[in-house]
Amino acid sequence: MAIENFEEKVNILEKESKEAIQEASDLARLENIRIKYLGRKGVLNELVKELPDIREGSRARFGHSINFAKDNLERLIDEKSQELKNEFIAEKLEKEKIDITMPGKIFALGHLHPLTKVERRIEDIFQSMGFEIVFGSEIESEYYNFDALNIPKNHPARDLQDTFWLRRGLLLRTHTSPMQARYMEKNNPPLRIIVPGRVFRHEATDASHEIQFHQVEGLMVGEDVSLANLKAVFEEFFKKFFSTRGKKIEVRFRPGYFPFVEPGMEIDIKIASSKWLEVVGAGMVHRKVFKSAGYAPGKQQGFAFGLGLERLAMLYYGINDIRLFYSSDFRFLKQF
Ligand code: YSA
Repeated sequence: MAIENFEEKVNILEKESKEAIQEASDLARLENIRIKYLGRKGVLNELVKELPDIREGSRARFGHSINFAKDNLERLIDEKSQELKNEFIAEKLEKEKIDITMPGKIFALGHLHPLTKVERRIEDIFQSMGFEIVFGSEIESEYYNFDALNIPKNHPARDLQDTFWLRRGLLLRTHTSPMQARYMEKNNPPLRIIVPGRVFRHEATDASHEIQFHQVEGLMVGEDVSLANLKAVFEEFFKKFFSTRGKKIEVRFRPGYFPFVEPGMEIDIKIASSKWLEVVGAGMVHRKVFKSAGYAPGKQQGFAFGLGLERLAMLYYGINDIRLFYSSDFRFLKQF
């Protein structure tokens, strides 16, 4: 066969394949074109098989024109492939475009509950005065909640009216004081602890009473611990606690009765023109409480107190109704 006819064939294939490449609309189609013309069994390789039919002197020229066509096609396919890729990226960018001038979405951030904040503040101040923090259980036995604290069997606090009783002599603790007895059973003086925690009382609620609230128990025992120490600790505590509010507070210590202290007292606080609010019950630990804990009589003395966390938080933030703390009302909670 004359070489001119081969060259004609190559030219036609080249033209045809160039058009196909130009029209390819995606990478998959382009790959099919590559396989069709340049693949091992592709059109151009099939043409090489016709080489023996060509006159010997023209074979090199024929081989050269085939290789030239192959190189040309490969280059065109590469260029087209790059073009398609660029188009794909541009399209994707256009579709996924972000308008950074649009106002963003505002996610509501959570924060600590005001009672948690006040609890941490109380803990920090007592820790700075050398008190260790310990925790007790919300479910208590009748023994630790009442008997070990010298609260008589017929005391009204044991009544169904005041105590949430559970089965088998268990109850929801009505105060954090049972931890006094539990801690002293296992630890010897000198000791200084506070016990923050939730307590429960079966009573009517009003602006200053909840059925579930928090107390911070305190206990300091040693050879020379006196009522003067109790007063000094509370004067220091209140000074530090209210220092950030810039308000003038008045503190009143008045006699109070609790079977587990002798003498006992209550501490009230008044801010500016508001009413006096009782925030702490306290006193010198009763000898019978030391006895229940297994301490030798007359060797040590100590003071104890139970501070109402919600009441203190009310004074700190100027809140006039304790029930707001548990209302889950965002208008209230957002303010802290
Ligand atoms: C007394 C002597 C001690 O040696 C040790 C602790 C105590 C306190 C005693 N355990 C007690 O619970 N006394 S109390 O019944 O007067 O409560 C203590 C504080 O808890 C109160 O001063 C008040 O601030 C708060 N509180 C009492 N009942 C409440 C309440 N807060 C909110 N709701 C209630 N229902």
